[in-house]
Amino acid sequence: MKQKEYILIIGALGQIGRELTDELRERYGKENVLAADIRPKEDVSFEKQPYIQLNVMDKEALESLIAENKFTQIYHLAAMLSASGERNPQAAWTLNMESLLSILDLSVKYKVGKVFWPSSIAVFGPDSAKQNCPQQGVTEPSTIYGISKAAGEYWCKYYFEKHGLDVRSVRYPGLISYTGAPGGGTTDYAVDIFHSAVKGEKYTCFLKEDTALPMMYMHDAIRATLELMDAPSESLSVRTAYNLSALSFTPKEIYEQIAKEVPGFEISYVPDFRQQIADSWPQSIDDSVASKDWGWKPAFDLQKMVKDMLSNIEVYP
Ligand code: AKB
Repeated sequence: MKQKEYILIIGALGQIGRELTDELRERYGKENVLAADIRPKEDVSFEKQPYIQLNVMDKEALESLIAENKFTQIYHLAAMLSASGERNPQAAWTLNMESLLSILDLSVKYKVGKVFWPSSIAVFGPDSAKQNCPQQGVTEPSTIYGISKAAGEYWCKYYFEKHGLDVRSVRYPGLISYTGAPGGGTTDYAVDIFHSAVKGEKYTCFLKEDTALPMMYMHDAIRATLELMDAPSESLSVRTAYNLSALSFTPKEIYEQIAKEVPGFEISYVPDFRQQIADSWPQSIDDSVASKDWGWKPAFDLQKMVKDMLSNIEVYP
């Protein structure tokens, strides 16, 4: 077990936070990883402790927490995703940007060693390459979430260059996991579909059957995050956010793969406003810079992921 780290995870009860918290505790010890989220402590199960209730928009509370603890790493995962962001653009911008700026600022002030903040494929837009979208391509996002991620990437680079803050980031594709539900994203269908399948219900997909999007199994996403955080600083050539790739599939393709394991499973397609968001994103991502700089390589293909999901999934309450 590695030692001498004290890690804060903000957004620890979210889709990424849950699994990242468990993995970091495995590595560094439970008492060395403090989970923080907006939910009251009483509502949080014993296995998520040590836990602190934190509203990341409360800058005073955030500053006291960081000032009173010598965190060596902060993972800032709290954000409003693409679909929720389109329903409430001002709130998405405020949450996504102000919280990042507070974390960057306080991390410099209190000398936090390393910061992780997630970016997304949402930084890309209709004019970006659809296939194998490159690291240094056009980023003209059309969602407020994407705009906040694109701006955030430049803030991270700015803090690295001007203040020497070691802040690292990846552009996550849609993430698929069996613990905890995603919330408010355009790629959420790829998780929801499993819940319908195991409950024996027909699934109504909010995207068209042929909408290919970049996706990744959570095991790969957590490993990528930790591999990036472990990489020597001098090997990192990207200080905005690294492209990251694993899978690319359509609703029809994932449905067919699930139906092989769950005979009789049915789907229908009723696209809504999220179709336009999905259509603005690339279908596949070129992550060769991440491979070159820190050895990134995904482990799960579609078939392996579907089998693993179905054997581990906990149905939404
Ligand atoms: C979303 O769909 O908004 C997210 C993302 C791709 O960042 N999953």
